[in-house]
Amino acid sequence: GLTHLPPDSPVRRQDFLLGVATAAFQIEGASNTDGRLPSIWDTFCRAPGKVLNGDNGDVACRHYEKWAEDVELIAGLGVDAYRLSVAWPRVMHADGRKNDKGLDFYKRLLDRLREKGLDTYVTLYHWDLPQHLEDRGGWLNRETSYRFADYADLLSRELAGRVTAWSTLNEPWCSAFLGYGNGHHAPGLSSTRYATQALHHLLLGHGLALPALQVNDPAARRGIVANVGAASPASPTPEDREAARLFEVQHNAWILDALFKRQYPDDLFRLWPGSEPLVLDGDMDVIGRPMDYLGINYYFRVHVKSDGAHGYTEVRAEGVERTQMDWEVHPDSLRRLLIGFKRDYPGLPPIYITENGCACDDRIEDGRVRDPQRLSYIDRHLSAVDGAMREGVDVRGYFIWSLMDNFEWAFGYERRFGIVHVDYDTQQRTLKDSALAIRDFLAARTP
Ligand code: PNW
Repeated sequence: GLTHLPPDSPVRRQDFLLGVATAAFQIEGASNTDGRLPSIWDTFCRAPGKVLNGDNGDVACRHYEKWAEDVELIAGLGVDAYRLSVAWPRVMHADGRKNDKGLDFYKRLLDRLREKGLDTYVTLYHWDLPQHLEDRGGWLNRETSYRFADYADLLSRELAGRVTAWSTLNEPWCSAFLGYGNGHHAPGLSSTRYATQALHHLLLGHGLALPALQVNDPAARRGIVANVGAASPASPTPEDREAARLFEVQHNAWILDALFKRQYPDDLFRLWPGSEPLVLDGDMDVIGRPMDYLGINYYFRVHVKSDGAHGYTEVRAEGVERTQMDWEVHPDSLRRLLIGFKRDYPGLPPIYITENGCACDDRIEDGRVRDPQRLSYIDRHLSAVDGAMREGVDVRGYFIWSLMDNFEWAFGYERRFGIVHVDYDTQQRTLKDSALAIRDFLAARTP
């Protein structure tokens, strides 16, 4: 069971939203069915050496076919909500016209989820940019921000009434830094100058999309999802403390200052000299448009030391718990970060933890999937959320990443984040022990 979470925690109440999350590219498969166009991840997967084992998203979890079974799975867990993303390349043709076959898939899916009483949290962009837009410069081209706003307009007109809450972007930091800054993700470019420009166009697209969502689907809430990082200094020296602060500027303030202070942090450009993006008059006001909620994704802490100049280097800490991703487990950092955001950003909207979870070495034993580390990880992070709420942070919900094992980006199918196991030979889904415990926990909540 969940033994860390205090018995009187608000997280145990039915009004605290608990859900599971996925993303289109990671589960759907059917990569050229019903007129779906190629995305930058289809291209990236085909470039040698970019994705572990040469894996790709062509089949994934076959969710495009098995969606009805998967809705039963979600409903059977007893969660309140499901967070999913729409594949932009499924719902729009290259000339901007809608693709009804792709749209119908999401209409059926959302209708069934709502019939089951589930709230629907829909992300517009979880990294699968249509390749034809990348061919025109992708997020380095300001035009892409306007194409994203067109997509948001079309999608919110088509899906109005079926969505509880929209999220424009998932983790723009990852899109910009991993995609354009270090090349670990699609489209695989590496320059900090590119990263800051891509991030600016991503956030501009976010801001441009907000009015369309409001007009087309006024009953739905609107937000964005930011991944946040935590750093501890490798030693207590002022230099290493400054390094840890800079890491958090680069991961958190870069995005959150833009959204909630309408400026990029000066420290970012001391860290990356000469990397200022081109910002036109009025852009920061578009980026800073108000939202109904902020989604936060949190996974791990790192240790850093000074690089001897104006930057930081990551160091590998010994004697700490790690996951299958080699990520350091540190729940209290989530509590600390949430309290810091409340302090640093007056007027911050309510927060949902839109992703948290862990990849583990699951043990399969006579039909059971044992994953004790995962349940413990979730339990301790829910306790950290409880701790932040006790300090006055307005957290309304928490989504487990992920519903089921899926395509883990550059790590392919080798890293498993699901609370449901997927056998990729048979496509059979099996509840792991963590899922069984969470199902029991959900059933025992207090009104
Ligand atoms: C997030 N990092 O990705 C994504 O939103 C999910 O699609 C993904 O499956 C999940 O977290 C687990 O990785 C991240 O290197 C990828 O800091 C990489 C990082 C953070 C988040």
